[in-house]
Amino acid sequence: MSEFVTKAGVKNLHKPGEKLITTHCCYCGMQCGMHIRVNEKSGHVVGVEPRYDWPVTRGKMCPKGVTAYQTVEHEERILKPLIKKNGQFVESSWEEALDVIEANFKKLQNESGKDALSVFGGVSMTNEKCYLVGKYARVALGTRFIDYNGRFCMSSAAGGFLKTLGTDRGSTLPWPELEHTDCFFIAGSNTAECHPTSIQWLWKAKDKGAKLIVVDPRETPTARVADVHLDLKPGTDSALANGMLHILIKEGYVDEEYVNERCNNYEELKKSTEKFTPEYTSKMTGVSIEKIIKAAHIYGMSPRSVVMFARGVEQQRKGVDNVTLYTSMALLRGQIGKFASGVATFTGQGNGQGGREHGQKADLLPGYRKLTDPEAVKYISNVWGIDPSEMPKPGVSAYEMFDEIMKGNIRGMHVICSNPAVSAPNLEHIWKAFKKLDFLVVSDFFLSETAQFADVVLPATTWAEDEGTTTNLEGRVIRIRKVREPLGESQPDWEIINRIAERMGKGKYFPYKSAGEIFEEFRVATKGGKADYYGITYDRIDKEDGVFWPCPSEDHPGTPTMFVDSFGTPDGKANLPSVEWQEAGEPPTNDFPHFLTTGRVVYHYLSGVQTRRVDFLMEQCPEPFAEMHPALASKYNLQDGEMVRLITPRSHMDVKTRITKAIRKDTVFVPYHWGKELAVNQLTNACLDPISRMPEFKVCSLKMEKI
Ligand SMILES: Nc1nc2c(c(=O)[nH]1)N[C@H]1C(S)=C(S)[C@@H](COP(=O)(O)OP(=O)(O)OC[C@H]3O[C@@H](n4cnc5c(=O)[nH]c(N)nc54)[C@H](O)[C@@H]3O)O[C@H]1N2
Ligand SMILES: Nc1nc2c(c(=O)[nH]1)N[C@H]1C(S)=C(S)[C@@H](COP(=O)(O)OP(=O)(O)OC[C@H]3O[C@@H](n4cnc5c(=O)[nH]c(N)nc54)[C@H](O)[C@@H]3O)O[C@H]1N2
Ligand code: SF4
Ligand SMILES: [Mo]
Repeated sequence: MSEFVTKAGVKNLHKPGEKLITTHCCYCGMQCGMHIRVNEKSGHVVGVEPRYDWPVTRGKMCPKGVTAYQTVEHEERILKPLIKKNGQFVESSWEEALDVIEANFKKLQNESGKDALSVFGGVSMTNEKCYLVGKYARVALGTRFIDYNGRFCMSSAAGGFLKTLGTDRGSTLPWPELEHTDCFFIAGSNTAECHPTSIQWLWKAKDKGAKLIVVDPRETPTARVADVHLDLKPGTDSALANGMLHILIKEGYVDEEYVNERCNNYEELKKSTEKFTPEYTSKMTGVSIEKIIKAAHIYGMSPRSVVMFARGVEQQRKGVDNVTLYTSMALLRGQIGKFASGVATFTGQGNGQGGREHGQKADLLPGYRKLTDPEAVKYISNVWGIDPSEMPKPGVSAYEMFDEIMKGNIRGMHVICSNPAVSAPNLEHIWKAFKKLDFLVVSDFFLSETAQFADVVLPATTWAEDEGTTTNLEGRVIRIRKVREPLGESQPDWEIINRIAERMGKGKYFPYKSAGEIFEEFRVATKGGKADYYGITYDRIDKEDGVFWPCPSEDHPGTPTMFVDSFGTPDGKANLPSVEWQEAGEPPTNDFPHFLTTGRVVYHYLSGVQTRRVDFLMEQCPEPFAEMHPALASKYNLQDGEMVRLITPRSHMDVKTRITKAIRKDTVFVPYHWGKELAVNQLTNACLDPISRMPEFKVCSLKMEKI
């Protein structure tokens, strides 16, 4: 474990006086392999070395990953529980904090029933912790109200994959195969900034002649090197994808044999895509006819192609529909279940894949089981040792929990590993709801914007102070290792859950002494489910460079390529849903004439709580900005760097202008990594996808004023 292989393959000895602990980056779904350098004497974390022999990322890391170690012993870490007294946080002992939590949780449930409490989880945690958060809500608190930040992230991809393929695993193929792909069709993903270490595979493939098509209203660093850049109007992906399907069908690019044998509803799809001629598609999307045809031809002619997408297409009120249409492109071409081809969503958070499978979602139980399925409830109740009648019913989605607070139905909340006070849409509503809560507990290692609303803040450990597993964007289950002892009095999330469960009189269901013990129960809980981890052990992960789920038994090799023989649907066939085109929930109007879209920059991560505390990253990108085309800027007489007021039907904010030709003339882009008056989510629209309940972060209407 302390061996360090250099780029040239030389096995290097680590520096004298230091040990190297092999683990993975805490941020995005790439889960880059790295070694953390630890001073042997003091136990301090002192640096990082990329891991060249990790097959997925091969020694590549991005600016966030190489500085992540600096957050572990950061001076702003919360080291003791905090209790708010007269509006100020005061440090307390664990016993005192637990006393306050117990008293308030019990009072609220006595007054208003079990569902008065709620849990808001997150997927920057290991599988062990994510699993336990679901059990905590349903067994320790007995509430139906649990949901998590993946609702804002992977829910539309999940919904779309379930509809088409029947199983939601983010990638149907392992990443190293991408080197052999002939064509990448990438929609709504700023790959170079958000999954930077994927780019090496694209370059390797490009060196061999692979083609790249990118669908994005902005000319991102990925779009800049594309063979065709489809610069569509925000919110028009369903028209564009229908247009692609139209050409594939009309011009004979469909793999008829594959479609006949393996797919349903082809005739309906043929009919529903009829009207999406290149002319009509161009009118709806704003992309030129020539580019639409060129892209479809390149994609249609490539023997091995991969359709990839990310939040750009998913964070829309038609996010699920967009995913089904883009997935249908791969199905029509007969690409799924084969070498170096298929479909993939770029999973966002470090454990965005595993974290969405095991019960943090309002309607899911471990192993991707459905809470509405009596057999599933019976099985999990048995694993947990409760009576099936005690299992709470499904709750509501992340954003809708805040509506329940405003209605007075939810009175207490425990936020674990998320910062919705920055990352949820329509923030004024969210802030009001946080203020209205009778009692809020937040588990975090920094005093996030959400933690500032809390009555009690519990000091959790970071990714480097506990062991466990995560599941990367390929579906590969990997090992996170403990790098150092917990700082101060911080405790792993699972220990915190143990202790609150004990206080709620449910201690016997939470007897865990280590993450490994939770993993053993978790394996059994997933057994027989769609996301079956039963055959995966810590030992196997070490020996095999990770194991892909589903893996139903210890002698099963795991499943790097999905759907080789059949799909996850009841009849084993994939579906090709027909989708009617519909524009965004809040398209531009005379009063609000532009599109606002939001997203990321390479230097910051999500709500920014971690990356805003790293000096190097703040030097590179200290504040949000409004990216706009010179033609749009000149209408408002704006120079680069001047302040502009952005106004949407909900609220306004003031930011610096950043002028660039790399964006549509009708669209303004703002990154969302800052809080309070710098939070762009004050402006965003909470219009939800009807199936995934994903908010439309990517499109709303906007007007501007020069200040
Ligand atoms: N640097 C960095 N990397 C990250 C993260 C981070 O915060 N920072 N977060 C991680 C997480 S959790 C996630 S979910 C992923 C997100 O990864 P991405 O989805 O790649 O990132 P975003 O910036 O949200 O959006 C991607 C692109 O969608 C485009 N877009 C906007 N509207 C539309 C539209 O209507 N249609 C289409 N086709 N495109 C549109 C935007 O211009 C943007 O370039 O990144 C992960 N990696
Ligand atoms: N406008 C706009 N808004 C968006 C998006 C967008 O594109 N545009 N994207 C959405 C997406 S894709 C996502 S994923 C969400 C993410 O939004 P959030 O859920 O707010 O994500 P983070 O900023 O990672 O918040 C995680 C918090 O938990 C803490 N934390 C990290 N690890 C742990 C742990 O192991 N245990 C505990 N207890 N705490 C931990 C961190 O310090 C941080 O405060 O934002 C969404 N919001
Ligand atoms: S943020 Fe993502 S790409 Fe960057 S080092 Fe971490 S895991 Fe790798
Ligand atoms: Mo995400």
